[in-house]
Amino acid sequence: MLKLYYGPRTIAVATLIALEEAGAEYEPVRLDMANLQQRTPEYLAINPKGRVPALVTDRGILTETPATLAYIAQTHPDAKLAPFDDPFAFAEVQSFCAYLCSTVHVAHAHKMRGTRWVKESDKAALKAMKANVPNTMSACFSMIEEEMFKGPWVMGSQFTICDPYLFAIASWLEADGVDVTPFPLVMEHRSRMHERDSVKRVMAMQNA
Ligand SMILES: N[C@@H](CCC(=O)N[C@@H](CS)C(=O)NCC(=O)O)C(=O)O
Repeated sequence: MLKLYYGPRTIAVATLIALEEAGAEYEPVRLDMANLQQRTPEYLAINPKGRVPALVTDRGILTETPATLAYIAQTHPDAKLAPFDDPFAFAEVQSFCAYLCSTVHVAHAHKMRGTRWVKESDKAALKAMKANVPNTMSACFSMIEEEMFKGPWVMGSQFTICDPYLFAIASWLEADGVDVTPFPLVMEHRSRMHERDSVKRVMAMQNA
């Protein structure tokens, strides 16, 4: 059976929702990230990156959200979470997920995880990076709202793995200091995601 290591309100929410959408049999394992359980030797033995998600499969452990999402979609074809029969459409899915992973999530990480890029002692650089997060996240979401989002779901009429991924990151916007009023499509998408049973189950899991 699959096992997913996650932290509440982290990017692992995207993988949790995908597992629920797929109807997968899995065991969720919640980390106490407030107390840095992700940096303990026990967890580093599971994911040496010290991050979530980590998806334990019968063939090994997968990390990186685009990979966990594509794996879930491919191993649960009946859920139709990605267009594997259409190379161009699947490349578009990968393109969207890659943008979230390499650009949008990284922009967000400048708020709390600045020491990935500058020394802990460089308080001015850390402060400047944090202060710019509302601007960089707004720029990313302008790109999504105006150029990438097709509607009603990210890729158009078909719900795909892009939807939980966008939902997870869009849930951080207000706390990142972003004015969400210029993003009505993304906000409406976020509201519709909340109505799905998969999302309700994952939200209940996080608030437990
Ligand atoms: N590129 C990774 C990023 C994973 C990541 O940074 N997760 C954050 C939570 S949103 C984390 O585990 N941070 C813990 C830490 O930095 O100590 C992915 O897409 O899965």
